[in-house]
Amino acid sequence: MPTRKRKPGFDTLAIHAGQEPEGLTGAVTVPIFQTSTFAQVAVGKNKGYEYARTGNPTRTALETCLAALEDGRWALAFSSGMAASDAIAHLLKAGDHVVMGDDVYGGTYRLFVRVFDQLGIATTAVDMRRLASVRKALRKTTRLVWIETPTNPLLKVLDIHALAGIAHAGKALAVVDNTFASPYLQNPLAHGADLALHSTTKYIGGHSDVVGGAIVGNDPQLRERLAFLQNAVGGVPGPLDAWLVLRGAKTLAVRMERHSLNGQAVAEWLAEHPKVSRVNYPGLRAHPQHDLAKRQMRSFGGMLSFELKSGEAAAKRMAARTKIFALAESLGGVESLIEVPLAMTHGSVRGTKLAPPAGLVRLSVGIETVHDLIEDLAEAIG
Ligand code: P1T
Repeated sequence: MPTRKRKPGFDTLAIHAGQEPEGLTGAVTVPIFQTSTFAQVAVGKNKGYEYARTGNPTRTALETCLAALEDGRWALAFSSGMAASDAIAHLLKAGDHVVMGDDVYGGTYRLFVRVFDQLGIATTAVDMRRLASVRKALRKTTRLVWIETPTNPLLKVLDIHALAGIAHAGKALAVVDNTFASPYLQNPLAHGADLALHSTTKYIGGHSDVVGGAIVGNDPQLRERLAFLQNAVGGVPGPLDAWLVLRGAKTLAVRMERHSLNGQAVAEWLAEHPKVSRVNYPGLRAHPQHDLAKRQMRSFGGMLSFELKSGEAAAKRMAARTKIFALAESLGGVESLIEVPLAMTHGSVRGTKLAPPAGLVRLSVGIETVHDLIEDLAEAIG
């Protein structure tokens, strides 16, 4: 990109950061370097790449772009959001302690409580909307404060700046899972977080055709430790997956604008529906952290959850009746999805204090024509 006085805007970075025309042919899109290894010039001398687990130019382009989108100094790409979370958990050692929100993606809770707990790393889950509870949960051994905001699936909004301050006062790292917001709506590093984590499977990829993850940060020492883990453990994306995420990122800004418009319209419609008892969407004025969401986020995105007055069985029936909303796990793609978290994405927190209400329905509102989406929900609710 040509040097300019003003930093390029988000939309420009999404399309160009790390994505200059290729040197050999001028191809305007980054090539998929489908190779496992790179010929070396002489022993100990190479052209920047040796072996594709350690590094691949398609992945480098994605990492450069993601760093720019989060306004971080570096990014590392992984084979899934969970592989990225696993790398962060591996920064800890036996005896260390984690404080985590009490409403997070079920798989994140499972990783800490079913995998790392066995290795001597304990986790305490608290309602992070209450800063006093977070301070109280901190131990001398707490090394990580895991902040997911907005939360999955209840759409609680957490104060990143305040929570990062609490983490740092206790000498712990503040990590924000920014998957629901995407870098277009929220930049955790700017609010004081040490690391932003993404399941790039979701909004960044944006087309439900790839699984991936990423970590973005500023501290070069953290980069070195995490890059070591990325290579040592090996949860890296293949070149085609890196390319798909990079292609998705190009349209992130325009997609998020439409996701937010559609999300707001669907949330407002549901909030007025006589059969709906509760709607969780940060863009509603009635949302308890609406003001915080306005300060912390550019707009409110396409994720929401709600409950029907008639309860769990009716919710499950309704979720199976929509025609445009596909009944499926995952989120953040152009197509709308519907699911019942406790029975699907959050099965691993069943029976714990993290369990969402059994009748909670979650929507990932896509970018289809919003009237069609509302009509589909109206018919399914009946
Ligand atoms: O699925 P994967 O790319 O490994 O990402 C895990 C993950 C991490 N963080 C958040 C906030 C997530 O929502 C997820 C994955 N979530 C789903 C599959 C889901 O339907 O909620």
